[in-house]
Amino acid sequence: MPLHNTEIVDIFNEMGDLLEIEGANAFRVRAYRNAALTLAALPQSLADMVARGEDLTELPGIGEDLAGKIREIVRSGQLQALEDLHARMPPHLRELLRIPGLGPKRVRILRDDFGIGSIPELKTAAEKKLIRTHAGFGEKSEQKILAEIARLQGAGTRVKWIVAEEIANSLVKYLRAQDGIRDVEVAGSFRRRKETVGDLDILITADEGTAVMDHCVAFDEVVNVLGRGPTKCSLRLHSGLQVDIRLVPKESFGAALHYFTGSKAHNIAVRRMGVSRNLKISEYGVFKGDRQIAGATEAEVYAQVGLPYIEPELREDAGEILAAQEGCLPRLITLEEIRGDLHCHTTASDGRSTLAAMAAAAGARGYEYLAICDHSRRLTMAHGLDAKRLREQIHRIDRLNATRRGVTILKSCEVDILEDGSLDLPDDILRELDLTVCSIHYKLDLPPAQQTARILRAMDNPFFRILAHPTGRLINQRLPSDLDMGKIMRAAADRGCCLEVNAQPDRLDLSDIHCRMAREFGVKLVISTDAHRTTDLDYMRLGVAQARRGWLEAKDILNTRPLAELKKFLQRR
Ligand code: DGT
Ligand code: CA
Ligand code: CA
Ligand code: ZN
Repeated sequence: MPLHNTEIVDIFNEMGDLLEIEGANAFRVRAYRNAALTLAALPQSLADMVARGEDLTELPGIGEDLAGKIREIVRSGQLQALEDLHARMPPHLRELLRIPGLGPKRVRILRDDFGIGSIPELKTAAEKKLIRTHAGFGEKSEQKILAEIARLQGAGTRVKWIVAEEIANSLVKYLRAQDGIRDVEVAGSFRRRKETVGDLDILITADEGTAVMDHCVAFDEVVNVLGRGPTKCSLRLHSGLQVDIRLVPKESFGAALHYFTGSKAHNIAVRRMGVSRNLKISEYGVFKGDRQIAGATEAEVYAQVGLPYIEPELREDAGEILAAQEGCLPRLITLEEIRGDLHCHTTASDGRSTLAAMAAAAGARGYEYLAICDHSRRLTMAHGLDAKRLREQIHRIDRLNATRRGVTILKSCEVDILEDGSLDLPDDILRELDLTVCSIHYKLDLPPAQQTARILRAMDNPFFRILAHPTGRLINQRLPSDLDMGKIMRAAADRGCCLEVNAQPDRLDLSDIHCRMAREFGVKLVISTDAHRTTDLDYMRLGVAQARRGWLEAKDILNTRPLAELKKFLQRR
């Protein structure tokens, strides 16, 4: 069974967590975490690399030891070092780390002093008001623990889009390789590019007589066949994800693709338009009486109800049908329109690639510009830049720009917004930058009014340019800060500040709804990857998808502008 990179990433992350709970050497813990980050961003399959005997130590952060562990996982499907840890620790202890506010130290206290080894045990103890008796906790954190547990248990099991993508890709590739199978398309929320995906919905066309269902259930990642008929099946994959596959006739493919792409609300609205024209629209086609009059393509389906083609990202019944009727659908931004990335890191702070490597990688992607935004001091302390080191970085960039042709490197910094709303670096150094990317990395749970005021106050600084990952949410993991986004957007529009659509697969922050809202407020946005290594620059496609779900066009996004124009926009009004 081919192993996905994500499974190795999970094992390394778990190693990092368990070692940290055990109180292991911080360097060892970090080695696993960094390796997990590297591997998560790797475009090629580790299993393939191992099979080809490639040298894994050439990957950043992977030494002999970790390379050996990767090979061990690929060969045996498990890691002995992790099994050893499991033997010493309660099997569900690590889940406690998913509760915001519980770090490894506190998890260790819970285990040592209360004998707690799982979320249910923690819940019981908190309900009995035992946790608050410990000097390290108190009543408020006990209540927070209970609230977070309630939230986690309601969260369900939707997977992040990028995780679904890796699984979908390998299944689609397998299906396309089978004799007689023609079209294979992933529909559903995956095609609409939702941030998370509940299950995969796949449509197939094939030549007469092809044993399509046999091929489907023979895919080697299938662990359970949940249902099977002559033209459809439901499978549970090794990863836990469910897949619904349907075989459809060629002449119905467009209608089926439309139906199974959804959303359900969009389908119902389109079908209702059909009814008013005496047409029946189903997954089999568009019918007038008993006669099929369309359905081979999606465009045909829309044309029958007098609509232009509507992009999947818009199909949420959130105004797209009216916009289509009035001929004012947005011309959604595309990846090709992006001219540069305005948020990335290098080895000068917590990045894994050097300045020169990042510049070269941006050049390889055809970019005109790349902003280097290593962290200010507050967040990473040891790694972060103070004014002196930032000035050295500025000089390095000046030298690089003087010698390199092609990409222009913009001088920037990811400046922490401190608790009182001041910025982490003095104005006289911020003045020397082309732009600043400002963000909150601690005290994420201030009361809403106070958190909003903190950001507004930061925007008062004349050197504030871009608010990075504005709400601080982490998908499936941390809720967005409860901000007054209307106030923030109005202030940003007034002051000529921009908001970022952060393309990290865990963040995708702003949300689609906030993207749309920004457009209404006339706030300019940037789509940035927040890359911490060269390969992260490819997250741009996720940010673009998020912006498309938010109805955004190239004109709404600053990093579609040529450099000269961008620079003009980066001037504050
Ligand atoms: P998910 O899987 O929860 O992330 O979201 P979807 O949108 O992929 O939903 P899913 O897998 O339940 O169904 C796939 C599509 O099939 C859905 O987007 C629209 C269509 N569909 C499912 N059930 C119905 C229904 O009862 N009526 C209509 N009109 N369409 C439906
Ligand atoms: Ca689905
Ligand atoms: Ca489904
Ligand atoms: Zn960053």
